[in-house]
Amino acid sequence: MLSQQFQKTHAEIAKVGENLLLYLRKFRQEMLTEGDDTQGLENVESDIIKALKALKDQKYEVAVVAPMKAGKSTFLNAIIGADVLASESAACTICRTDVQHIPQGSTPRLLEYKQDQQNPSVVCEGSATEIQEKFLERTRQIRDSNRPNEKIPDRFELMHPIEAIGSLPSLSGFTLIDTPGPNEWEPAASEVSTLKQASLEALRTCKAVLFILNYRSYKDNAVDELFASITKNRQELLSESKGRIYFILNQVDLKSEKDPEIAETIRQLKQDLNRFGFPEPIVFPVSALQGLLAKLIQQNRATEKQVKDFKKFFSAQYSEENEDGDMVTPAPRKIAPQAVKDSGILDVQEAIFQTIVQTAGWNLLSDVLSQLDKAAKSTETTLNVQIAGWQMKVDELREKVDEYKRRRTSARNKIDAVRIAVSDQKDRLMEGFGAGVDTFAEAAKEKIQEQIDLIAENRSSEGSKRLPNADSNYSGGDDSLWGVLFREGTEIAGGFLELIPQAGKQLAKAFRVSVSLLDRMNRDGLIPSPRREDADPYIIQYSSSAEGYRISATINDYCAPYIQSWWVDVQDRLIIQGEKTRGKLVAKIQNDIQDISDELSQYLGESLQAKVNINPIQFPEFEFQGLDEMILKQQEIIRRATKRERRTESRCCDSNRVYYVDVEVNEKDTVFEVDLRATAEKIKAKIDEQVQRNKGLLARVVQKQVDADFASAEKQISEYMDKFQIELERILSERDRKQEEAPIVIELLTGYSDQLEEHLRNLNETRTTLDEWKHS
Ligand SMILES: Nc1nc2c(ncn2[C@@H]2O[C@H](COP(=O)(O)OP(=O)(O)O)[C@@H](O)[C@H]2O)c(=O)[nH]1
Ligand SMILES: [Mg+2]
Repeated sequence: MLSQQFQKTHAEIAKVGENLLLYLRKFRQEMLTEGDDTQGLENVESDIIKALKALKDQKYEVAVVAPMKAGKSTFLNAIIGADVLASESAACTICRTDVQHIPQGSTPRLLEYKQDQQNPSVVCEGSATEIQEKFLERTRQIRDSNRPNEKIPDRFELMHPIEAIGSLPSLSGFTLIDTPGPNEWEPAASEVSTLKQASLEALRTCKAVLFILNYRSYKDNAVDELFASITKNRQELLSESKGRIYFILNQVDLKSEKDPEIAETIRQLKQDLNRFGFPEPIVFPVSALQGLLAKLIQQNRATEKQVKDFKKFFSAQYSEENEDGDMVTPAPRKIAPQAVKDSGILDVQEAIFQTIVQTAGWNLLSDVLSQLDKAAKSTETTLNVQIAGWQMKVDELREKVDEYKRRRTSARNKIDAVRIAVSDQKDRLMEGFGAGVDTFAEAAKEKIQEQIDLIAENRSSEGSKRLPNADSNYSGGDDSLWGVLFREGTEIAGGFLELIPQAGKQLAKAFRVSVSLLDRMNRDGLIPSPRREDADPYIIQYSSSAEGYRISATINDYCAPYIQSWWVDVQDRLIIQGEKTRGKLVAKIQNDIQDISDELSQYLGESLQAKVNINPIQFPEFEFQGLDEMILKQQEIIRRATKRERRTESRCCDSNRVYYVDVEVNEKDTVFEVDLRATAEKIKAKIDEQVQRNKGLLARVVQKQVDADFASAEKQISEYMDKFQIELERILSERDRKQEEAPIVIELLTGYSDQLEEHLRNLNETRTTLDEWKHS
């Protein structure tokens, strides 16, 4: 229902905007023939065009995450309404895949965005079936290559009509994001971090996030681990986002007689989710397979096999007894509409649309409307000032123009003062960021040292070589570290610093300790001598390369996932913190520049005895791309630049090597030694290096954004100020030339002023509708 309302208001705003644009163009055209170049209105026109474009282009990204095999592809297909994503074990999602809606009837396309390449390549163009085949083929190709990690694209983009959007053109920017799930070639240890990273990123950047759970195994450890790791220390965020997180309990058709009722299962699941820290979790029972098959049958696009499957699995529930007492099952196409409803898919769709429309959708309409209103009011002011300029005595006007010039210069100085104040405040906030991230780094380093100490202790106690179990610590369930950091650290000097999204894959390797010498020895089959009992426990001596390798591997297996998980948490907090900082700075810019602008408006209004509207300094959401996006772009620039540099350095051709830490293995009288202290120092140095690099990265990104925000405010006030000066001076010179035309000009302007009234009224009415709807 709400989405229909959205559709209506969306269309209304587009119409009001277009009419305003037509009016403005006509006015400018006419003034042009009068010899006025209407320079000041050119910007107003381009602002309207920008707002209308945003209204059309807005993206609504909805992420779908599955902590385990849960029928994610089938679910996505059911929403899309086509069998386009392959459902088979070999076809796991290897990288983010955006399913972007295109109008019904357009040819679907699959694009691949490769690392280091700006433009995507077309993998396939054609029917859903053809795309499914080619997609599967390409996935296998990447997965089966020798070094799959290097071939993984940044993302795929599938452009395909999404059935449910067909009737809602205002939501044509709807995009489903298929996030990578656990897969076979990555070591189990990094899976939680990959999922965790994808989930946190989705929570930061998407309008809604759907977690798909499997009815048969939603109590799986993988689910617990993921939920534990993303909810830890994020209570505030989770309660802010509770309306846009959904849990889909899929495959409920698999419930058997002896299973508890679905309602009971859901009650239990909600309790569990609540314990994890999801406040008032929203759960939908769904049968994605039933939904998909029924939708296909309804559209007459099901294959024979699909119809057969539908009959086999889902038809029986719709059979009825006839007068002879036989059970009669109606034909699939007869029961398909009911089966679609019963599948739960429509309820999920409706809920997602409601959420989108009420939050991001409403904000967009409101922002666009504000921009249009600003444009109309600005035009109204221009007309009023011109009329006043023509009516006033020439000498008086000349005086006012001189005074206005002085005021404008003083306003310029005030703007410069704001610029400096904003920059100071930004520096203070960034210092706080820096201190915050250093605290994180110290804690992580301490943790590494602790583990190294533990190894040493183990080695010194009666030859016991039991090493700490890597798995017990990495899964984000590491209370001691996060407890300390986030209970004490949440508000260090106003905030934290930043980090790298999407670095998960590299990070697993980032802290891997290279054992190149050990490798070589291993291959060479060197026979090691026994370990000396009196040795320093931090010096691991071994005579067998296999033993040495095992020790190094243990260090790696502990450090890599631990640091990876740590990093993902840090970056999440820092990006959120970065956006909050940006928000504070924007508020300051807006407030201070608005004051300067209002002072001028007031002066002009009083001195010209005309109605001069204030010029609202605005930062519409649609102009802010988000720090995640900016960081990605910045990284891409860095990646290109370093790649160019490296071409000359042949040993660096393998980009992962830049992260490797070389563990020194010293050969001493036929005994080989690894110094744990030195190894720990090297790992710590890597943490420091990583932190430093990323501090710089976020600092640059925040700087860029704040510069852009300030520039936007400055542009808004400058255009406003300049416009009057130009107008008034022009009127002065025209009156010197053709004073006798004054009545004609005034009449013309008054006519346009009257016409504008109607546009302003329409804008007002639309605002009322929009506000009422928000509160309904
Ligand atoms: N019975 C039943 N099977 C389903 C449902 N959804 C998916 N499946 C089956 O579960 C298997 C895995 O589904 P798929 O979508 O590939 O899962 P993914 O790996 O999470 O993408 C396939 O054989 C699907 O047909 C459902 O709602 N009910
Ligand atoms: Mg799948």
